Amino acid sequence: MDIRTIVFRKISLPLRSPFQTHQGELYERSVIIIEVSDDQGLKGYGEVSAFPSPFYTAETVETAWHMLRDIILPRLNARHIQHPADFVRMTSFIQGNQMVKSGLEGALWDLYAKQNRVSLAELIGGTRDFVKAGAVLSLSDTITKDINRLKQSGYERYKLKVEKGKERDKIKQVQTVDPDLAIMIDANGMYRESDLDHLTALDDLGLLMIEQPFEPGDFYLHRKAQQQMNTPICLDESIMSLHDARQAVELGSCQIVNIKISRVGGMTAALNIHDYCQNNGLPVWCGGMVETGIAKAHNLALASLPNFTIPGDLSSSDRYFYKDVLKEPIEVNDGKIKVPTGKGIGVNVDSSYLEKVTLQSYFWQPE
Ligand code: OSB
Ligand code: MG
Repeated sequence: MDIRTIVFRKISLPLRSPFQTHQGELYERSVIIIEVSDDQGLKGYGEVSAFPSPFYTAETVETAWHMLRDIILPRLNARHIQHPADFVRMTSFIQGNQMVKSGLEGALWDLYAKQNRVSLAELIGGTRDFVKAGAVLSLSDTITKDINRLKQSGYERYKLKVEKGKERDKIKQVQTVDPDLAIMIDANGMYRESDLDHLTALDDLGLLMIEQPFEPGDFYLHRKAQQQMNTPICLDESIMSLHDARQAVELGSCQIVNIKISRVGGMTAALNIHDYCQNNGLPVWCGGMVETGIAKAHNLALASLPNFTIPGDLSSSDRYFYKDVLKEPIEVNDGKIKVPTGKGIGVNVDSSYLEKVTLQSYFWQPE
């Protein structure tokens, strides 16, 4: 791929309002943006979506920085990368660290698509011009006010972060605004085995699905709950790889899979999980990480694949940010987002704004 330079930047974007789950709270969003340039001056962008603290996965912004600077780049045989999948093979010796690998692989996918003069969506076999948007309401959001505003852009699916014992109240509040909205809840693993009866009793709410009721490693409890419930269980944190998806599906631990490119270790793994779920009759949807427009653009390409039949956590740039790092922000109109058709991820990075929000940067060149 004729890689010339790799620059990574730690940036921080202020959030419009805090994003709160029962595990952690974000007041600003810091991520690492990776820029890979080739000898023609083409640039590919990727995002490392780890959070400052390890509340969602084990990685953090700092562990990702360390992995890039001290482990991945010093060993990177850039001249032998002809395709992003080569990078996946080269870094397969590294256990875990999905998000940092995903960030660099993403930059390579964007660059590879640009070099081949196609959009990323087209390159990976996308079939949709538009994807359905979905909104997430964190614990600190106000139901009535926020949903009324989001409805104006046509968001069709609402995902609620919930607290144990307050699920019903919160869902009722949403239904009071509009009884026809499609609602799901995301438990982020907060239930315990002793909550099984409480959880299965939520079956009568007619939810679209319940996301990640139990802790990530527990395929057993998810299977047990799914056997007792009609509401589909969707796994998020549990699915860090294709192997995890296979275990979940074979064991009957879920009926739906949330695919986040960052959580599964990159686009190659995301594509494999998509295909595996499709072949086994499970629908998938694209998860979000309170990301910048760079990661959103990668998500839109992924969500244009045929088995992404459920609206994901796909929202506009201004859902969380005052200003995104793109020249043209991602927008939701009539509940849909256009899949970019330009080359690569198809969005223009606002370099001067990126520079302005950069806290720290690192420059790398192959020897
Ligand atoms: O569980 O999906 C999750 C955000 C931070 C950590 C975990 C999760 C989330 C979201 C993301 O729900 C929502 C979004 O990006 O819109
Ligand atoms: Mg989730």
